[in-house]
Amino acid sequence: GTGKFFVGGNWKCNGTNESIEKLVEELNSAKLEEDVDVVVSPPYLYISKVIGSLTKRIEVAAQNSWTGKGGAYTGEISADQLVDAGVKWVIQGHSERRHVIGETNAMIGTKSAYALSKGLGVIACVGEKLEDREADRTTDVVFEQLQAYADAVSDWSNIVVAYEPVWAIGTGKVASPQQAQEVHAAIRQWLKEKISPEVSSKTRIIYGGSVNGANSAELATQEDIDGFLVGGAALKGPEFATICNAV
Ligand code: G2H
Repeated sequence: GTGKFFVGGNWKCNGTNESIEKLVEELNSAKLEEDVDVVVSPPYLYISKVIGSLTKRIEVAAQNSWTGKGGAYTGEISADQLVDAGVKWVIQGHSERRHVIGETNAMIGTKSAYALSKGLGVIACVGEKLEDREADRTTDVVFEQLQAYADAVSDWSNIVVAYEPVWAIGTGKVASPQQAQEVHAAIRQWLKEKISPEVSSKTRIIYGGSVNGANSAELATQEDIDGFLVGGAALKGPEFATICNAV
């Protein structure tokens, strides 16, 4: 792997005051290895509550942010507001935002660049749909998504790339360690050729899609898997801790 192991818990649109209090308690009492960066991503509504009660050992990410500074954009949250609330990271380009909400590559690039300009770290998601994989277009799609980030940002030092094959998300069908490694290696090579050898060797490339406490250890042995972005299994504190400690 490259750099420090990085595990993000993406809570998506899940939780209540009660369930989130319980999860924060579980996370606060979890024993986490030292050599792993741990980040959790609550829904916007609960971010301040989580930051106020969660151990400082774990940083907080938002699941999205607006393309620029605030103003008359009903329903949006700006990166400036996230920084003001103590948020350190933002997930961009998650497949649910691409394919359910309809965000474009260009929009995701703009959001990422603005978030970086405000000092947030960006978890930049990419990933192919099943139909892309079956048509042998996996790397075409992933490289196009990467290029959209590259067109918008110039500094990659605060970016973590998350490879999340859409067919593996929330389906229980995790990519095999070999399938994931193959794409991670292709991403590493793309970064080397299109950005720089330094960015390629320093950027963490994490895997997401049905990661759980039982499959994380084997995935973590792969050379180019530098951590995980975890959805369903991040809603259970002890299981999420097991995944963090797969480093
Ligand atoms: C992929 C992942 C978290 P899950 O979206 O980003 O979710 O682990 O539930 O597949």
